[in-house]
Amino acid sequence: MSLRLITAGESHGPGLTCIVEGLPAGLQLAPEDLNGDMARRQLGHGRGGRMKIERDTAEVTAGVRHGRTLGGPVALQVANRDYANWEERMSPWPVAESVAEVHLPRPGHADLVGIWKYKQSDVRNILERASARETAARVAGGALCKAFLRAFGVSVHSHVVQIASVHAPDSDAELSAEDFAAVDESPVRCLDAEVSREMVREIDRLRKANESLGGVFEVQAFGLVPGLGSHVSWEERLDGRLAMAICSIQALKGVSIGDGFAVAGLPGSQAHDEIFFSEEHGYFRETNHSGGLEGGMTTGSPLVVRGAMKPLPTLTKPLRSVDTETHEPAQALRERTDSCTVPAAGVVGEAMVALVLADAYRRKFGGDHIDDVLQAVGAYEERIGWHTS
Ligand code: EPS
Repeated sequence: MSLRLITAGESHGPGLTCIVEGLPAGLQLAPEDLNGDMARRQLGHGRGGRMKIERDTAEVTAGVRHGRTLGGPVALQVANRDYANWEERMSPWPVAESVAEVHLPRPGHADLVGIWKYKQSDVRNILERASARETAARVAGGALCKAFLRAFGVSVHSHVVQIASVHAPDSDAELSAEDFAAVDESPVRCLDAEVSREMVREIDRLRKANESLGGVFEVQAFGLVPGLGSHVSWEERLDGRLAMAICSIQALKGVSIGDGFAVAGLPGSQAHDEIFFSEEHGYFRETNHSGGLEGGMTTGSPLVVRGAMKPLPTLTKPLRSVDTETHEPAQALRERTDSCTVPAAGVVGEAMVALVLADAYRRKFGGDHIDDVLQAVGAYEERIGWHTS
């Protein structure tokens, strides 16, 4: 039993589709479950003109009846409102007018390698699918995974910890789910009010200089049962599955778990989470250097995963490139673009982490109806004496 998410759609085509296969029957869903996250993904200081056009919502076209899943694939449709401005250029069928091709690949995008690999002369045939617009469909599907996880008391959150050179201070105190309650009120989804203001200033400063900005977001998941994932084979290790899910997000170049790269510099005695036991709490840890994963399995401590995003490769002052028809030096394609999407990428990160975790619950506990899954989780928690406080 596993969970699969597949998307289809081009950035300026008629719309996006997401299919999630493998959810149990009987899972309760409400439209707000989907559309809340869709709206959160559209926010963030540094977005461009496109977000003024779109009002993303997901329409359920299969797999749900009267607010409950049926056990079959769930299909979600997200319309591209901008398609109205692209109908000729992106028509699925031939059009009478001639449509100009794009021959100016952007460094850092899929453009150049994509036209070689897929035998295309028009870069648009690559960039439309490579665009991060596709993440709207992932977030719709991720919201279903979050609803499934909520049935076990699991919640998934994110915040931005760096934009360009502005860092949020590293705090020794562990966060709890409640600490994320107001994170979307920050225009950059950062938990520190002063740093948020600094990040906004940095975006404005660099945007005026025709620059784009990258950064780092952190996803945390609370309420996980220990033992999701497995040490027994490399494909089952949850660290690897999470790393793939995070690095599959457009423009993501790095991922870290727990103390991440910093742990490499620590002496062994300071790098691990010592084990304690009390009658009241059962086994517990006082630290979480591991980010909630040991031996490729969840420990029951909060899961902590970071993703590092490169500055977006579409620049208002384009980089040097080559015209693929003439082979003459030329400036890369200049298109309407965002200057910073790290806040949105955090919401996408939540969706991808939720997908990996929901899949891990399906693999470990099976079950055709949500009640079967809840029963299996309860029996397992009882066997290992897991205290969910
Ligand atoms: C994107 C370019 C921009 C972004 C887009 C991703 O779109 P456009 O070319 O229409 O201005 O706004 O992101 C979204 C549309 C979205 O929903 O996140 C790119 O090239 O990756």
